[in-house]
Amino acid sequence: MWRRLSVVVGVVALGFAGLVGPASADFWVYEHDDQGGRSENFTGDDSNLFNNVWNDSGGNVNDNISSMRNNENRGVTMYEHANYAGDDYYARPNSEDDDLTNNGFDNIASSIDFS
Ligand SMILES: [Ca+2]
Ligand SMILES: [Ca+2]
Ligand SMILES: [Ca+2]
Ligand SMILES: [Ca+2]
Repeated sequence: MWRRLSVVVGVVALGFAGLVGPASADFWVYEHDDQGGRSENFTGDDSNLFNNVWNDSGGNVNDNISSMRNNENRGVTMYEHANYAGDDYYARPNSEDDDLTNNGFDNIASSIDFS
């Protein structure tokens, strides 16, 4: 009886951890919509994403970001080109966007500027 109960509790705890997602208060970007695929987290400005690879594996972040989650208390602006040039997309503090397509910003970002 007790052994069975402990197994059930373990499964519940694992499921909850899966829902919480990234714990760190960073700006997170994702390869696919709905915070899917590979991810990378930022803690400050990056003027050029050409040399950035996803956390989980190789593969270039530049022109590949499709959704984001901003866990920072600061706003973050993504730009179309390196060195904060071209069209921009503003992420409010503590916000998320499941799909950048309806913002005209799918697979566009090449630099990231923290407010
Ligand atoms: Ca970079
Ligand atoms: Ca993408
Ligand atoms: Ca959107
Ligand atoms: Ca770009």
